[in-house]
Amino acid sequence: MLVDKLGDAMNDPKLLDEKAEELFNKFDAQGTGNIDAATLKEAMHVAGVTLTQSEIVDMMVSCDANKDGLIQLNEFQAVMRNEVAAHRRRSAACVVL
Ligand SMILES: [Ca+2]
Repeated sequence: MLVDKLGDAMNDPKLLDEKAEELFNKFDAQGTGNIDAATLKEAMHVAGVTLTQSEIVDMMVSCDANKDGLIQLNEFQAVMRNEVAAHRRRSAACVVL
């Protein structure tokens, strides 16, 4: 799970953004400021999340705010924040059950 690897960043939005930036920069080795779908898939895999091709496409569509077909850093940070928020909701549901 991605969120299991985040540790303190789970509860610290600033730290989470820094972790996202660190990951983003690792995959944007050329320093283009963009990552494409294939790179996103690899990045998420390294982060501990294996996604299917259709999940990647969904993610690209929902995260690509400026619709240029690539993920920029601010879009990637939003993905990470959404992952944490989704995890919180799942955890809360488990407590209720
Ligand atoms: Ca974009």
